[in-house]
Amino acid sequence: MFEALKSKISSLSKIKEVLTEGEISLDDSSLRDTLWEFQIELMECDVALPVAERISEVLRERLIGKKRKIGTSVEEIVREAFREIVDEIFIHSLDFDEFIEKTEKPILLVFIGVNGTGKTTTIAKIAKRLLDNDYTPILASGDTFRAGAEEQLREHAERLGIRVIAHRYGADPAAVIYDAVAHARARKADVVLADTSGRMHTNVNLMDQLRKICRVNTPDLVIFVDEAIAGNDAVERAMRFEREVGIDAHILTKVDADAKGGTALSVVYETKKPIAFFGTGQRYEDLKKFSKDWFLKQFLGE
Ligand SMILES: Nc1nc2c(ncn2[C@@H]2O[C@H](COP(=O)(O)OP(=O)(O)OP(=O)(O)O)[C@@H](O)[C@H]2O)c(=O)[nH]1
Ligand SMILES: [Mg+2]
Repeated sequence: MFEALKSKISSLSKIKEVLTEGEISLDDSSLRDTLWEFQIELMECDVALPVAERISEVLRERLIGKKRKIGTSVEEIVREAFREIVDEIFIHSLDFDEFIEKTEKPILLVFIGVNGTGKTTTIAKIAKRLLDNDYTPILASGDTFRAGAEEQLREHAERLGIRVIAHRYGADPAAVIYDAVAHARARKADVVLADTSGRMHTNVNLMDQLRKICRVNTPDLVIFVDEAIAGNDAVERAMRFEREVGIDAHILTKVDADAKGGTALSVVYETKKPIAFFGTGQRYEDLKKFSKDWFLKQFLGE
């Protein structure tokens, strides 16, 4: 996974090894060119400009600046710089399982995002994960807009053996979700997973509707679902949803579809909100809980 970024990172190690082996000193100008090229390569891997700049700054410090350790191989310096950056960015973290364990029940999780990013599929995956951990999830069919949305959710619920709360087509999603939470309270269910219809971040009315959902129901977490392959579009959309509705965490899906890796760094850097999970395929078990170590391993192969 994240092969593109991984190969860029290792190619930088090679460039610098040629430089040091040829005994060219790591003077400012040769380094500046190399780091500039690297920055462009990072951006080709969906790393947003400010993040690419920050990475290049940390590398520069480690290669010639105050953090330079004489005798350390260039490869190791590059790795250390990445570890530092990843630590810096993922200071915003969320342990989903711990959150579920410690939060008063019933817990309400609302899933939002643009069309087709994987919200409904991800809800089913999380429901399965909760069932496996002996919790009782129920689903709220808050996508009352797209034809077939409720059926899609019902199909998952039937497969998983859990309940769905739904109203008629076109109903107010805030009311559906309210109803689902009341139902969960009465039945002592643990977690309500609320689906919403996909919407463009530029659609004023539909963004209003999300604000209403949150105002009426005060979710424990608003989870923004987007694709790991969406690059800068994902960053822009995340910022917009964060500003207009408020989000608490990200889930990035379709990591298996040749995601380059940079989107994860960029969305967290820009929104300061953690990643809870990655979607890594279409099956229920294709849900990877985010961990910094796992993420680093994808790039550094450690
Ligand atoms: N390869 C891959 N496909 C995924 C992943 N997550 C979701 N999908 C697929 O993406 C497509 C859209 O998924 P949905 O869950 O319907 O997306 P949605 O966000 O609910 O879509 P709307 O309700 O129309 O906005 C489906 O074909 C899913 O199987 C993933 O992690 N990897
Ligand atoms: Mg959906």
